[in-house]
Parts: sequence; C-alpha cells; structure tokens
Amino acid sequence: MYPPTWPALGTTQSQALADDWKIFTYAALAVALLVWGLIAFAALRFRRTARNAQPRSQRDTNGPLEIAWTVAPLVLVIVLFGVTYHIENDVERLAPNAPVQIAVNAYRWGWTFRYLHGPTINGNLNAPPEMVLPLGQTTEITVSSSDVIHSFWIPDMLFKRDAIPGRVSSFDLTPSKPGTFLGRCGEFCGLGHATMAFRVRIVSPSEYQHWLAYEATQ
Ligand SMILES: [Cu+2]
Repeated sequence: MYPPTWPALGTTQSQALADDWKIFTYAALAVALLVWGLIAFAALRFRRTARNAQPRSQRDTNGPLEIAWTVAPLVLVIVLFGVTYHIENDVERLAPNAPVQIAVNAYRWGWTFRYLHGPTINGNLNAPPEMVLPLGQTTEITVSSSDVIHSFWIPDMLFKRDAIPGRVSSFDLTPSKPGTFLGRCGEFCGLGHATMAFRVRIVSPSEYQHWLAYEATQ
C-alpha cells in the first residue's frame, strides 16, 4: 500500500499500542539527536586546523564517561520495557462480563462469527462475513480454528491473533470510531488464504440493538 497511511486506530486498545509506538519513536529521536550532536561537536571542535595542529588528548579510557554510556542506555531499555509491559497488560486484560461476546471460528477458507445470545454470521466468497459491533462497548472475542492455523487480523485496529485448532484464545476490542474496517487472515493457510476477508462495522449502540433485533427475525 503506497503511500503508507497511518492506521485508523479503531479501538481504545489500538490507541494504547500506538502511544507505545510513539514513546519509542520519541526516545529513538532523542538518542539520535544526542549522538548526532556529539559527533558534530567532536568533529568540529577537535578538527585539525593550521592553528590547531597538535594532536588532542590520547588518553584511551575515561571511567565516568564509560559508566555513563553503559548505564544510560540500560536505564532507557528498562523504562521502555516497563512502559510496554504496562500497556500490553492493559491491552491483554479481559474486562469482566463484556456486553458483547463473539466466538470466531476460522476454517479453510472463511470465518464464522457466533454471537452469544445473538446471530451466527457466515460469509461466502462473494459476500465476506460482517461483524457488527457497538461503538464504545467492550466486545470479547474468542478465536479458534477448525482445520489449520489462521490469524484473525484487523490492520486498522492494530490487532492480530492466531486461530489455532484445538485452542481458544480470547481478547477484547473496544471500538472507538464508527465505520467499516477490513479484516483479513494473517497466516498463510493454503490456496484460498487471500479470499479470507471479513468486515467489522462499528455502529452506535442503538443501531446495534436494531441490527440484533433484525437478525433475530431472519
Ligand atoms: Cu486463513
């Protein structure tokens, strides 16, 4: 996809992950500016000129400086680790009693979305299945597979979770933007892999209730 676009960050979880990414970017930028600045300073300040022909200090150790450039990166890495650990724990934590619960099953080559107390959505090649979710409410999704390993992936929600046969994996999505998001299978699973698209449509809670009522009459 070119030009690259910033993901829509359709959930509160994806916003937290993007914040983590920004913290890393700013930290990398700060380190880069410091290193480039020191290189430029040393290159200019200590360059050989006619007026300044004597070689500079040839001392090859500097204890305090060496301790500083060992400890500073270590502290930075520990802080970044801690921040990421904290954010990922938040993203992974399951809210108790999520108002919407959906069992997702992946198979060659498609998806089934089974709503607890609601409809079961199947798609086909011409009409990929659509998952409808209420804005601002937490949905708990459990993913599994009935044949090979697939992966439930919504790029604009910065979320991907493998669907592994015989295993059930749970996560929460809390939609923060209305709209339709494209989903894909993120794990090559055979010839029909590319056809495993789905959509996630985020609607207001009242629209969601209407949709549920409509589906119940089908
Ligand atoms: Cu697949």
